[in-house]
Amino acid sequence: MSDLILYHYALSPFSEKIRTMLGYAGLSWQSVTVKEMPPRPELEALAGGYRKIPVAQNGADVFCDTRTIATEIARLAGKPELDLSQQPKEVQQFVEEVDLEVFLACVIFASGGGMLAKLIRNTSLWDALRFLKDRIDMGRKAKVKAITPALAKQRVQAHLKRLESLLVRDFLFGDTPCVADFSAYPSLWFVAEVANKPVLTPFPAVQAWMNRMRSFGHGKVTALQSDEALELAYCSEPRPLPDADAIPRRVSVAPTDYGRDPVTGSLCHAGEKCLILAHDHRRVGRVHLHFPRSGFQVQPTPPTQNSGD
Ligand SMILES: N[C@@H](CCC(=O)N[C@@H](CS)C(=O)NCC(=O)O)C(=O)O
Repeated sequence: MSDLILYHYALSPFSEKIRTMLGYAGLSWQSVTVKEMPPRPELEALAGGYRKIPVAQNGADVFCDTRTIATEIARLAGKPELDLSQQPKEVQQFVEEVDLEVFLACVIFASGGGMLAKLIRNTSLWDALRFLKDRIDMGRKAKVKAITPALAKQRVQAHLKRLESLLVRDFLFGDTPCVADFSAYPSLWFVAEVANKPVLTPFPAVQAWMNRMRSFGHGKVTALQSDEALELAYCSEPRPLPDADAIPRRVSVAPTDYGRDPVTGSLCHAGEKCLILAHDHRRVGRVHLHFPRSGFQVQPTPPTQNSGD
């Protein structure tokens, strides 16, 4: 069993990206199910209030954003094709686009009465209403441009056409999958399988590729209670830093697009590809939060006396 713990929820496309990668990588992992919206007390303790999902934990190292989670899976499974930084520019640009513009278009296109009914079945009427309010508030504070449902539909159609022409081989960039496939799959999974929109019919190559992606499954999963997961962090030490001599400084780190809630801590590594923030909380002790370098903003913050909770 790998020591990887994933904090996620069933209907989340970015969680499905990582679950499918774990299936492909053949890793066994532990699953902590979290709520569809904050408050998420377990993640406030572990990840200092980073609000996006999923988050992964390996001992006292915590991976925020699917790009750092994928790098960790690539390392654990010996599969460099899952590490975005090891891919050609063409793949990196593709992933950047599908992880933001295409994802948002798919979510807007998939939203509607059917999705709401599914959410109510999966949660409750009260939680579904709280979810809607949460996402409206998140949209208002976002730095990405909102698009209309009509434009979202056009973007999804254009994306499907592009994939159909890319798929001359079994996977998007060759005979074997890479991080691009795992990035493109979940938004379409959300549209076609979660929201049941019959968009794939005119695209046989995309349908066959979706079947290949689905067949990776989710790997071997064991459920874990959040208290046990936090205890595992508490009993572990973060792994050694890439540059042990760096002088940490107090900062806040936040995504630049949406869900921009800042996390404060001591920045102990700022490399070309990733940022590592030391974060302390009485329930987890000291953990190291790993963020990708791009798409995150770092701001100096005054030191505080009490950073324990
Ligand atoms: N860039 C992030 C995007 C993650 C993301 O947007 N996740 C969605 C769920 S699929 C989210 O966090 N929505 C708000 C929430 O669940 O609170 C990543 O790659 O992890």
